[in-house]
Amino acid sequence: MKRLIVVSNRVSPPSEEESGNQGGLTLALSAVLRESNGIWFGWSGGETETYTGNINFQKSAGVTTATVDLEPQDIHEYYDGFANRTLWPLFHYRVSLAEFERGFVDGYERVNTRFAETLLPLITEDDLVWVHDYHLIPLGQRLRERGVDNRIGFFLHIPWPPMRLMVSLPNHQELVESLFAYDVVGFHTEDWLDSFLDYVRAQMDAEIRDDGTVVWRGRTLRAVVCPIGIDARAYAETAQGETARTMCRQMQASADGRGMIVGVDRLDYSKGLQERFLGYERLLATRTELQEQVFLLQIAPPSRESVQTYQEIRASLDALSGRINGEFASVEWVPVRYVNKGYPRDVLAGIYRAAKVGLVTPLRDGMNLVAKEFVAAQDPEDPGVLVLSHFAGAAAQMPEAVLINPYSPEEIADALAHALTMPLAERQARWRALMDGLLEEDVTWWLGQFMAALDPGTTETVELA
Ligand code: ADQ
Repeated sequence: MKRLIVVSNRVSPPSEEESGNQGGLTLALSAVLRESNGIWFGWSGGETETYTGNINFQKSAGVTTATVDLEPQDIHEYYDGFANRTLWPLFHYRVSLAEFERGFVDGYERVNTRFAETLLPLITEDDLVWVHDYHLIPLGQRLRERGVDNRIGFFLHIPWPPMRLMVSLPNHQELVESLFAYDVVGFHTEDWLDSFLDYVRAQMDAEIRDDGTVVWRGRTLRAVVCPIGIDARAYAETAQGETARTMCRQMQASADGRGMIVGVDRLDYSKGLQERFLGYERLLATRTELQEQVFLLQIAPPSRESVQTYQEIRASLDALSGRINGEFASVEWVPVRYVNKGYPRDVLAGIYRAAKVGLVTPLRDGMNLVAKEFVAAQDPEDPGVLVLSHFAGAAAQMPEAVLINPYSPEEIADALAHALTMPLAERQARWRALMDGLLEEDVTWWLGQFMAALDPGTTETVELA
């Protein structure tokens, strides 16, 4: 097997502990890194006064990580700036929230160049390089400029915006052109791929061939749809493990016979949290018989707190949850339990299993793994129902969920009422179909699909440990 070098903004090395608390992506990437004797390169999350390019190598659970610290100005302009204040909102179709500052672009270019210079000596002939996400779009080109002619792939974890939105980015052309340094570019869904192809056709006059390759000025890339999966089998086992079982029992006891609707997200405006609260409020207002019979548990740990839009959404959710509780609560019943902290995966799995409904309402989401984890955690004999936004990439693979338009509080309220009263046989049938899909297109499948495109000659498959 060829050696794999994974590059991502942040590196999350596997830990030696049990797999129950680790993300499926970390585990899957770790498996292939371990087998190929590869390296995972990226930012440590730490700061240094002046960038040195000193690499901190560590080996954890058989995986070698190579991390660097960044200067405060890099973090401000590259990470908080261009990545999180420009590209993130724009790529989630929120142009009005995007901030366009040349300083951010400079910082983004600078960090990508620094990453390339620092990574260069680690790359040997025949290595495969796999770059992840919007933080590092120009990295492939920076490596090519330094003579790297290895196979390099890029995977975008978030949506690709429609062309008419993309052109509002002042440096859109440069950014998209830089993608042609990659051999493979992967997206979660056909929608994101189509938007990319629209752009390169209309703005760059690129040639799109029937075999999925795109040719522009002598460079050829293969654009692939490759939806990320979870390790559904392992997640289902986690949900039946001791921690999850204990948590599930505790939640059932605390629900006291009431139906629990659960939402779990990073506190981010792309996740449609306000819309979710409004839909739930509508349910309580219009189906008064459900008052006292249900409650919404929303778990949303704050993220990107230095960015103002994130402070604003937090304040707005505080107000909304307060308003709903103020309006509907009784001495014995709190309609919204709103929790601003994260929980370990095995605890979450137990919470999902205790819920009647998983409510996932992003306004735009590359994929959304919470929807998949909710399904994998259910008891096959008595499964909860997934209510899922059409605008999450996951909706393309999960048609048996109750699909909704999150902009409509009525649709959310109707879907919740439908899910809460759904007959057992229908719940089981929907769950079985969803779970079969998750087992078939799981994280190992995703990895295999992308690796096959990146290294077309390979016949090897990766098994998760
Ligand atoms: P995210 O925007 O972070 O990821 P998502 O895929 O839903 O969104 O979640 C990532 C992980 O975080 C999940 O495994 C989930 O369990 C965990 N998580 C979320 N809230 C949590 C909480 N309160 N406590 C503990 N864990 C929590 C980006 C894209 C997505 C895409 C993924 C992977 O935005 O669209 O699905 O990358 O490609």
